[in-house]
Amino acid sequence: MDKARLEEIAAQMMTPGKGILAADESTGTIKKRFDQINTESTEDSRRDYREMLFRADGFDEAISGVILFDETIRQNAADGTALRDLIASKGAVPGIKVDAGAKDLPGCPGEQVTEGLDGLRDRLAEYRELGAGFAKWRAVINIADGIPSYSCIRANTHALARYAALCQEAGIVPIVEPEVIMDGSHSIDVCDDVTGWALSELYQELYNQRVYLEGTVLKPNMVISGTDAPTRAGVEEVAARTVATLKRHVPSAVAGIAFLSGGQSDEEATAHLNAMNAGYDLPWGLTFSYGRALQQAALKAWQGQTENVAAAQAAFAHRARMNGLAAAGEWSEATEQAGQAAA
Ligand code: 5MM
Repeated sequence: MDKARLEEIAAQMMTPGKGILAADESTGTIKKRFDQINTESTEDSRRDYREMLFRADGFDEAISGVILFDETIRQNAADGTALRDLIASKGAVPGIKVDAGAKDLPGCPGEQVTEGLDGLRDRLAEYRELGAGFAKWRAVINIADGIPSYSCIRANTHALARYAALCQEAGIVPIVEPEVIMDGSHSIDVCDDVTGWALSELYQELYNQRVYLEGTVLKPNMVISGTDAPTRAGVEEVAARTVATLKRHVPSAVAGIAFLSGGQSDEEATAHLNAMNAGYDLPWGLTFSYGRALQQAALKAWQGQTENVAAAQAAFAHRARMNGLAAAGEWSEATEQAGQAAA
């Protein structure tokens, strides 16, 4: 294992004041996003949309890495430049989603396990040739009556650890993402318990599979109330409980933590990240690896129309800058308003 290479890539991903753009929507997910703006999802429209984001002003100031889908890491921009080279030319690391998605877990109604380990060693070797510096694998953990089960947590954390070990063998930094899903009427207490449980099992499995923690990035959910909870915890409580749970379960050797947004509003995701960075002494850098919370505003502004490209790029640049500030604990309502006025 080339530990120096892994540490160097992870440090670039965790550049202070920058974070990661999750643009790895699979074909089905990006179609759903495009359906919302009445835009046909084709190879070209997906390319145009993603190229538009990568070329936005402000990308290089706030984005340290981009998670790509298999199609995108092989695609060229309209002028023939490989999209992965375009990303690298802006100082960001191209990364790749390598899981094959979450499938129903037998015997465990309402639960899923992420697949994709078969043939992964060969796929990682090819992605490294294509220039990927890191990879991502997302496990899904649902909360409802009687779930998650130990079977679900164990199967998913074991797969995450097997994936992470294969990545490191290939010289690729694994992003490990055990996502406790926000959907449901559960309280923040339940999210806190389940998140702590999943993280503690995850780090046991990573230890068992001899994963080098200094060459990994964790992509967790925040500790937050369920979407339909009768009362919702505020920003300060989310920040305090997320930091406490991470400190309890994530070794300080881990290279960094980059949160998913998980269905939070754009501004909530920014405010929560900012509160953690502004208010706490932390053993690791905390940043963002947002999909929806970085892209929603840009998609809405774009509507699939060439004449809207500048507006969409401004909307993306604004969110990227705001989250970059939050990664440094320097965001405020005032910066949000000033940025909106400028965009
Ligand atoms: C960008 O969406 C990612 C891929 O989703 P599918 O495999 O379902 O198409 C997703 O894994 C994403 O990277 C993370 O969930 C973070 O995105 P959000 O939108 O939660 O910040």
